[in-house]
Amino acid sequence: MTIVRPYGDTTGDGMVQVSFTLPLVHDKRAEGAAVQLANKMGLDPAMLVHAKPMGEGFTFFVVYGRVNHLVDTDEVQVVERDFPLLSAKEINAVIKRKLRRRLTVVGACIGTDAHTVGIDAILNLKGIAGEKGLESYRELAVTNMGAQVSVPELVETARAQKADAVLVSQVVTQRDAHLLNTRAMSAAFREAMPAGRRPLLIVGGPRFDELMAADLGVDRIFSRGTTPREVASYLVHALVGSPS
Ligand code: B12
Repeated sequence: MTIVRPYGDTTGDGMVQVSFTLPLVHDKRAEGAAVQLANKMGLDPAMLVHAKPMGEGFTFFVVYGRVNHLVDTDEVQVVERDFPLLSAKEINAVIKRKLRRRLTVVGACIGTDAHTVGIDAILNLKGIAGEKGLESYRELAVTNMGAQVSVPELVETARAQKADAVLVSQVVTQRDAHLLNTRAMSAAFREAMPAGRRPLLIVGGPRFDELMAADLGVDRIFSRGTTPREVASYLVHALVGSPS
């Protein structure tokens, strides 16, 4: 068992910093309200270190204070990578040898979400973090549908392309849009295609909880900092099999 506490000024002092906005005009009472909220969140003592008016009737606060909570690292639950990270050469070779055709991928940013940088980083040639995107893999056939794609359009394109995998991006999380859109998308695929004929469903975005795949009806969730090679390696693992 490993117990840790936050570190601020000295080891294990429990100091944390939080920021939030209250719908109050910036004055002394608003600052007191911010400290009250921090106290109720378990910060004791809580020091107000920054307050700034944010438009009319709103104030942004940063509060620094001590929490008494302990973190047991043995109880942490995360999705560990449970497949080997392959090189681009290995990925192309195993698809060619075992699948004997190109693996087809359809990607889109669904709903009203127009944040395409993430899905482009995974799919487009230029890639991210020094890795080229899936379009650069000879044995992957990639269709990037872009932004604000409706679920019916996505299902139709996946069907027309005989997609092996559908990659969806959701960046906006306001009012849980990413969860609602993902559930609508997975339900539409379940309705439109029988099990066994359905493409592998993958969603990604910076604010997804990777533990929620089953709950959202998808096969895998990728979050912050994902690279194209991780996604390509997962596709091979899930759809083609081991490279040996
Ligand atoms: C650039 C940007 C924009 C650009 C988008 C341009 C474009 N073509 O994408 C523009 C200016 C258009 C924009 C508009 C808006 N934006 Co904006 N935007 C951002 C910003 C600054 C960066 C996002 C980004 O490009 N990140 C870089 C990429 C590489 O990272 P990523 O998306 O996380 O992707 C990685 C992983 O998540 C993962 N991944 C992502 N998708 C997928 C998919 C798959 C299949 C896989 C495997 C992996 C994967 O892999 C990627 C690579 O590692 C963020 C703030 C921030 N710093 O994040 C706000 C942000 C996302 N925007 C926000 C908002 C509110 C908006 C607007 C509503 C603003 C407005 N009032 O008009 C509009 C909405 C427009 C719309 N209809 O969607 C909020 C969202 C808040 C929330 N809770 O939802 C943010 C967080 C800013 C903020 N703090 O308020 N935005």
